[in-house]
Amino acid sequence: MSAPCFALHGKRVWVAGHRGLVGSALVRRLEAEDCEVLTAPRDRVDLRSPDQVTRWMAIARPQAVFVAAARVGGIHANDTRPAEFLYDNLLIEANIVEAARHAEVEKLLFLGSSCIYPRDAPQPLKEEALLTGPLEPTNQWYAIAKIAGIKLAQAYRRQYGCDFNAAMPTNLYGPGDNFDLLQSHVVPALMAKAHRARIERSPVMTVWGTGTPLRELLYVDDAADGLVFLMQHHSGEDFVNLGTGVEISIAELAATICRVVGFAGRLEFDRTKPDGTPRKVMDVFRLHSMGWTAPTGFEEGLERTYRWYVDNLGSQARAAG
Ligand code: GFB
Repeated sequence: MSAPCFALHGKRVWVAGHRGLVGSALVRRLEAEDCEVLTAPRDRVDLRSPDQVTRWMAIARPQAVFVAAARVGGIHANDTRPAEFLYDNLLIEANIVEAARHAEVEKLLFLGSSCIYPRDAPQPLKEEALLTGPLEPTNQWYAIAKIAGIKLAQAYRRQYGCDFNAAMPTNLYGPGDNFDLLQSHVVPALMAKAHRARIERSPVMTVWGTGTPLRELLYVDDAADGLVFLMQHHSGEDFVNLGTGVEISIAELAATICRVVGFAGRLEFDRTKPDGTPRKVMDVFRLHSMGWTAPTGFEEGLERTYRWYVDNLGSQARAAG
């Protein structure tokens, strides 16, 4: 394992976006580190406001920052709300990075996304593939904003000598996800649909697209663990992919989720809905050679997520049924 280059011990650590899927997992993970976790209340700090972010940072004085705050959503949300995905994300990341420079934050880790890579980049996706070709149209707005975030971290490192870094998580899933069918990513959407189909004793469940696209999925608590590892072990202009390197087709994913949920009906593919990127799997050589691999098995991650869904959104889920 590579030697640690930054200690979280005794540090004031801001998780920007602490209520989101990955932010809340980071807060859980940081409980195991001997550090003080800072969170900015959403009703007092609008991260799109430079004044509010600067004021918050001046008062909270974090020493380390995880930039997990972002406007996020699945393929439909990305495709239908391009302005929000571009504008909000550009403001959030620019405000945090600039305020972090002024507050002399010791280390910052910006979270990108696997959609930053060109649609037709060679697979698995190596970090070097950035900006080598056109993006997938359904999420180009979000991708452009995330690419700007990577470049901000690199530029502040070059011009101001800030220790600002970036990690590229693959598609994430897990407890705390958004299960709204029109806004969510594929795992929570299919889980909610399978749950409802089982309760309603429906013979069929609808899956968007052709079922052929390939995706890589990382359990969110593993992602949080990997991000803490990168905060401690990586410093440089080069960013690092965070994933498993393992891929699954949407059809196979749907069948696996149905098994976990206990829905035994038929799958129907709605080809009027977009497939998005045909294939998106990370090259995780850089991460693995630093000494980190994802510990949670895929079915185990899905089972934990489903348990969380039933326990936390049970009334909603039952009402839907
Ligand atoms: O997770 P997802 O919404 O986003 O969709 P992306 C992944 C795949 O699942 C697509 C299919 O091929 C969808 O057509 N799919 C099948 C479904 N059924 C469903 C369903 O009921 N709901 C959803 N949502 N998908 C996102 C980007 O791309 O990846 C974001 O839009 C971000 O910007 C994220 O980068 C990581 O994987 O296509």
